[in-house]
Amino acid sequence: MPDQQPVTILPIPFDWGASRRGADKGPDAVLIAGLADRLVLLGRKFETRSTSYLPPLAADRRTLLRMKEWGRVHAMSEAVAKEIATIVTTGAFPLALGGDHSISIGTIAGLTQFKRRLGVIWIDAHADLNTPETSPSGNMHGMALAVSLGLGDSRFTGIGGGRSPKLQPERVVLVGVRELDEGEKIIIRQHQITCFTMHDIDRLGMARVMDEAIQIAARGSDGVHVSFDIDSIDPKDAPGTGTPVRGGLNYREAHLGAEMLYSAQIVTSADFVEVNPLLDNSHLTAKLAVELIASLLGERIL
Ligand code: 6HN
Ligand code: MN
Ligand code: MN
Ligand code: MN
Repeated sequence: MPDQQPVTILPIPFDWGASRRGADKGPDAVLIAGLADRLVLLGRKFETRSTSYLPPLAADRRTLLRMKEWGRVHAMSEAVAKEIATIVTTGAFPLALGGDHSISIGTIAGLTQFKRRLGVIWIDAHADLNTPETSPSGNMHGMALAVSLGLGDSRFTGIGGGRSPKLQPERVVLVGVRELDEGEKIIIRQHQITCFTMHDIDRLGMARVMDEAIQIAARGSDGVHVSFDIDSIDPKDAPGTGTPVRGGLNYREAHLGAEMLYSAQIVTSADFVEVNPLLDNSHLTAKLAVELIASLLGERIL
């Protein structure tokens, strides 16, 4: 993103895609941890959208064992897709603050109304490639990437109107993966999705992995979306998240990744998701999210 491009922050206080409550407090936690001040220091123009675009979700009780709270996830996703599309038309950089990772169903549906060859770098301990058939939990945050690839329930793959799949698997890259369900492994192989696991990061180093991820996501694309699940980072540094998995990115690796994404000048939008302040009295996790967003938007030590 060019340094002059303004940023529009879209808070998405939503946690019905996950089984633990509290990720809906993520946007407030990240804002309270000082995101705005950090962007001012960076000299970045920005605005924060209100959450009034979200419909009342409390009354929507549509749910299924295999797609829990699907009514709420569906209503949120349609609203987010519409709002993201509006932000894109203003020319600003959309920065979505989750919320659990199901919010990316909406962000990607909104973005791809304009970008038909969107690359995606999905930084996550998980792949979020479950369908209602493969999901062991029925939680929709574990299905967000699958939906965007056209896999799963048509009520979701069709969100935002228009075509499905929204994404092409050859421009989707996973980084930081260390916990996959059996069905997800099959989908990764079947669709030949590039997956850099923690094992790859240990062997090749974060710099090499990010170089390759950037190349693959950007090749032939008309934009690159970064979907950053804070649980990609080791629970020692990011304890406030609903589905932590040991053995994640360390603090420096995460920063290097964000810095390299900025340097590559390919990123056109981003999500930061799964910050759950109810699970983190220290508020370390929200603070880390602020630091990573600053790095992604160009903050440097020197
Ligand atoms: N996330 N694979 C597990 C599931 O329930 O489908 C975990 C998903 C985690 C989702 O972290 O965004
Ligand atoms: Mn809640
Ligand atoms: Mn995720
Ligand atoms: Mn995750």
